[in-house]
Amino acid sequence: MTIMLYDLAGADGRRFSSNCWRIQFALAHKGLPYETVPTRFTDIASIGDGSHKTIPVIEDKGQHICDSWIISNYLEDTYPNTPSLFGEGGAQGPGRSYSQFLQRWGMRAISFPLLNVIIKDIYDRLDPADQPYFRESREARFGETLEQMVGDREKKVEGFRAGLSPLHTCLDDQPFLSGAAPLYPDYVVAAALLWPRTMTRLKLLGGDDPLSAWLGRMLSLFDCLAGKQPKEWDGV
Ligand SMILES: N[C@@H](CCC(=O)N[C@@H](CS)C(=O)NCC(=O)O)C(=O)O
Repeated sequence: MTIMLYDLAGADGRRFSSNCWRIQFALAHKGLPYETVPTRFTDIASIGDGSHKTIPVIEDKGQHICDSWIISNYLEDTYPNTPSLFGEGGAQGPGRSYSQFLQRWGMRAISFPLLNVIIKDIYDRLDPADQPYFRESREARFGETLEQMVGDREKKVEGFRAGLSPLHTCLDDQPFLSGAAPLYPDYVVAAALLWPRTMTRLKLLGGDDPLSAWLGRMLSLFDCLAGKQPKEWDGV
């Protein structure tokens, strides 16, 4: 049966959520048939019984499952005969906690710092129906206007790039963060970088950055699943 993925969509339907991209990669990695449902922030309340506050949400076997980490574990447990996201031992092996560590690290080292750089670009590329909600909710949460949040962003980008050095050293020695082939940790980091690639013209990776070559490999996976998406960056 086809799994439905409620996937955050901006103006022109572009899919930009790193939380949702993790799940698209996970579904493709497992070779599970799925369809995405383009979903705006203001549509989330109409999913299923209306109890979900965030996406991704998947609908499978008559149930709705929310939260990217819970969904990934659900897919791993429910479809054990498909390629594992976590490597040897699947959800019972050591790769599971390594993957969770990478997901948490990715939030703090990549996604949180990036928010202060690209939040206004995100706003600009949202469906007009979502813009008032996004501005009001984020300004209330952070206590600043979107414009104030992105102040001095060139300097913030320098700090952000420096924070990526653990990834560089890893990719000096191997093609993927997980070794010879990609696993969940690669999907977490790629998803985090697809977010700015889809939503801002500010180029965050240099052309000679080893991460650019790796991102190119990630974009070509699964018949260019992510590579075919609309983007704002030149090159990768
Ligand atoms: N921990 C959650 C976070 C999901 C999340 O924050 N999703 C955002 C979109 S990327 C969302 O749905 N936000 C709803 C809102 O701000 O109203 C996960 O990993 O799935």
